[in-house]
Amino acid sequence: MAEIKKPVAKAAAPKAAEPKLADPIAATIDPASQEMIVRAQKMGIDTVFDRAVAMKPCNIGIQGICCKNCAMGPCRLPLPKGGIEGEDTRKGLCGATANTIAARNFIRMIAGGASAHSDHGRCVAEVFLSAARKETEAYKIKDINKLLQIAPHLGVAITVEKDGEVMDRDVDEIALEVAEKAMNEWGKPEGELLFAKRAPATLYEKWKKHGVVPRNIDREIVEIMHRTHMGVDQDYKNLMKQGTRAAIADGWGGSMLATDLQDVLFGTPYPLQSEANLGIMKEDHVNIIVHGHEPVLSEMIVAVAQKPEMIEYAKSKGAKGIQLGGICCTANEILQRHGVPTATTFLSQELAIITGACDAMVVDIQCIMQNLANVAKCFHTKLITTHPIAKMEQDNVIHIEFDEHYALEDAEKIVKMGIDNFANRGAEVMIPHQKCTQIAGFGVESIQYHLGGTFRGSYYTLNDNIINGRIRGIAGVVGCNNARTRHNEAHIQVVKELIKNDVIVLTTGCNGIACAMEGLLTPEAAAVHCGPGLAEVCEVVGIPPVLHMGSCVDNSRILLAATEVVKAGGLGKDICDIPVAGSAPEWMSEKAISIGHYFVVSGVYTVFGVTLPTSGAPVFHNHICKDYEKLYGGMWDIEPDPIKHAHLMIAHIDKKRKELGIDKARERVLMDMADRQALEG
Ligand code: NFS
Repeated sequence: MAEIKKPVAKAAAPKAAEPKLADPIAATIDPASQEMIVRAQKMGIDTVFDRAVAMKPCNIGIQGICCKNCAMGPCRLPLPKGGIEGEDTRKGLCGATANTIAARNFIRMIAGGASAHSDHGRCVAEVFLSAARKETEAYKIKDINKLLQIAPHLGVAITVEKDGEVMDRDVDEIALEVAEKAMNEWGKPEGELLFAKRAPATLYEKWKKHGVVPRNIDREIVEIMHRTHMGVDQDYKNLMKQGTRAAIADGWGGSMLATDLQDVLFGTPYPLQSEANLGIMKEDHVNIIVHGHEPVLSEMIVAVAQKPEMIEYAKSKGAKGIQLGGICCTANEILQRHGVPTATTFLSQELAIITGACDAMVVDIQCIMQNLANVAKCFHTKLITTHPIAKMEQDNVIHIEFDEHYALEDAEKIVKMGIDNFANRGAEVMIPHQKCTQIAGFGVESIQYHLGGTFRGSYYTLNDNIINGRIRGIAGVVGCNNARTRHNEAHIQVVKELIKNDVIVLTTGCNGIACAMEGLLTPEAAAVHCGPGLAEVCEVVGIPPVLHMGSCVDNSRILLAATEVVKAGGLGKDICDIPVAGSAPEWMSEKAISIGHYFVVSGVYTVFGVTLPTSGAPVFHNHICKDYEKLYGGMWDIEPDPIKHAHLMIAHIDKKRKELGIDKARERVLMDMADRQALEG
């Protein structure tokens, strides 16, 4: 094979310019992150905040109109200055139009996102199967109620008839059959995704009519890769149809299975108290940060770090104990089930090491920046990768492959490594003091309990409060941070504007972490930030105005909560009828596009911040907005300004209230409040 030669420099390189650095205040709204950015800059360590200043994004790529699916290109189709007048004649070498290129790119993002969520789900299903077969000691069926709840949706009977009598079936038998049926969902040769029928009947019928009910999870993702290969599908509408099928396979398939099986294995979350931000790290403790996504690993780290002999071992090395902290969705997983505090969000992950107090950072899959290794090199931090599909090339990274059959032993090795490293800390420890209290761990079941009817068995009270107007509507605000926007600013502004206008917020992912860092996940936040109706409900029930529902695969909890609202009655027959809207103010990952799309085709009006990779193909952009609203009742929208963003959602919620004929009720509620305030005055 011919050797690829490095390009030869033609002239002497100019003297290196001073590197451009981020302005910490402009980079983030979080004081703890600002403090750590300043520190990193003083130490000459670059972080994503500096790199975002030094490198600008490609202006054609972000518009979705660069095709690099074959080696004749990349073909770039910039919009002519002043926009398109008349016919759009732009085309690539093969003749692909801007619409085809943007649609191909968009659904490849869906494939990337759906595969990430679903492969995570598959990994959980494999561990579940091992547990059901009793091949591993470390994992057990913890939540039998949840097992019995999901079994029928997978076609698994929970009772048997014997001698004319109906009896409960053996739990081990049910678990094994659930595991096998679940595993089948990724690659079964015929039939359709079983969980699709968990959607409201009208929605399922819509999917059926449009031919987008997934056959199995893997197939829909593979078919996207085929259809976007050079010279296959060249109709943006047909391409998007496949994108829709794969997105449903994610939200109502891979992600939903991940959430459900995790709940059965590790327990269904219920509200609990914890803390968030870098101030959760402790100078006199061994600090171990778990970062990534699959709770299969982090659950074991939590179990081991709590063992008395491990704490004793830490004490024998001069520490007062072990402090665990989480980053990204791993943080959300161990927060919602164990109350482990959250260290920080995606964008500020490097900053946890900049404290100088991170003795070990353990990572698995997704949203892990490769630069962590370079930052870790500047400190004593052991950076440990654990997953066979996610390694790093830098030589200071330690790989300890996590095997579910030896899970506790592997976790012990990792925790001990962190403890042994405590003594190697330099003098440079500097932990910001900021941290906030948070209540997390909400889910379909706990909302039912807190906002349920008289016997707390349905969503009746929630619906009633929506109908009477105290709660104007429901918003799902989710997603990442993006270095192209000020860290956490849009998250917080969108959420505050919504709750100020009586819209209750369900959050997951890094939005949940941002809200926790801002103190919005406490019942007390209601009196400070909410409109009068929502404040009253939160006060009576004792819940925060922003309900943390978990990690990004747990967006499936939001889909099921919306389905429960439909079932409880009074707010229409389908998700698209209820006053609900979705948002990802600072999105960046392919997973966010897949989530956005399954929200849209489940009937939710969904607004993204930052930018959408569709702006270079206006006809295609229009298709996923206007046409999709006609097809599925939900649509995409884009608005980078957080306040306008929130008001687009509120306008949609009001439109739905009007369609349901409940807009007048809200006016009455507000008049009541005004009257009351006048009386108080
Ligand atoms: Ni979601 Fe979770 Fe955060 Fe974005 Fe990444 S952690 S799976 S992708 S960055 S919200």
